[in-house]
Amino acid sequence: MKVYSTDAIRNLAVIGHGDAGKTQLISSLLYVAGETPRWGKVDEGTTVTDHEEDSIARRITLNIGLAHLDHRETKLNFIDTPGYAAFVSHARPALRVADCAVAVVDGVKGVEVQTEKTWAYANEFIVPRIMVVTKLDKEHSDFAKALESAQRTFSRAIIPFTLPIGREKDFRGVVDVVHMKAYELGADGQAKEIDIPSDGRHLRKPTLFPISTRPWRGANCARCSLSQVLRWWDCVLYLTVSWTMRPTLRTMKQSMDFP
Ligand SMILES: Nc1nc2c(ncn2[C@@H]2O[C@H](COP(=O)(O)OP(=O)(O)OP(=O)(O)O)[C@@H](O)[C@H]2O)c(=O)[nH]1
Ligand SMILES: [Mg+2]
Repeated sequence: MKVYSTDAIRNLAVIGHGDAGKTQLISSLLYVAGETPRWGKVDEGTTVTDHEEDSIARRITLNIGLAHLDHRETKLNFIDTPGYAAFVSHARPALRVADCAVAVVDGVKGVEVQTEKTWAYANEFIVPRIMVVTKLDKEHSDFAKALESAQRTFSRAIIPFTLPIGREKDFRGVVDVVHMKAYELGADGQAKEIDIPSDGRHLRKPTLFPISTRPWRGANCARCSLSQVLRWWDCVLYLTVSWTMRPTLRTMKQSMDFP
């Protein structure tokens, strides 16, 4: 068995409202990372973290579940937590031992009651957070609305690292805001790099932070804002973010301590 030094281990608690997609997200990550030979699905009762009979039968997480994967010589331990009100308190001990929280937000419903509750637990233990918006392939999903609900509820400093390309049944890829690259899911299930689409009329809705979610323009705006927040997160300098202040990849990586 591979042995990891302590500094090459990260514990991530996956938190959020019930049905947001936490268990499915972990299962998908495990498959993409090559840790599982099959893509485990919640609906088929084949995920790694929902393994108890009751969980499988009800299709909800009742207790904490663990899974791990190797990413660039780092062991990522995922702690799956329940999101339903009756079991959500299990998320608290998970956050106590976590280095980071992955807050999962439903792309159709946005921030919900248990998202706020688990976010408050994460505040209690001062756990850094990353947010994942799921279900962007579903009818009535709206990334801009989900982002806005998170900014409105938690912090205006929530900036997208990736932006979706297409929506609902046409959702087909993402823009990596940091590297300014776009990826589309091919028919073979592999991501392939494409040009960042310039068309995004359906995502014109502005967010609280001055970020357009249109793929090309939005990616540039998000990149500027991200850089500003990382460097001067405690200032109100985001007001100075403008179209002309595009940071380079080097400055972005320096700001984020990226490998
Ligand atoms: N279409 C679509 N369905 C999704 C996606 N992510 C999750 N689902 C579905 O949403 C349902 C709930 O997913 P789960 O992963 O069990 O949600 P959860 O957050 O773990 O729920 P609890 O464990 O009860 O808190 C399942 O039927 C999943 O198949 C997604 O990105 N797209
Ligand atoms: Mg679950």
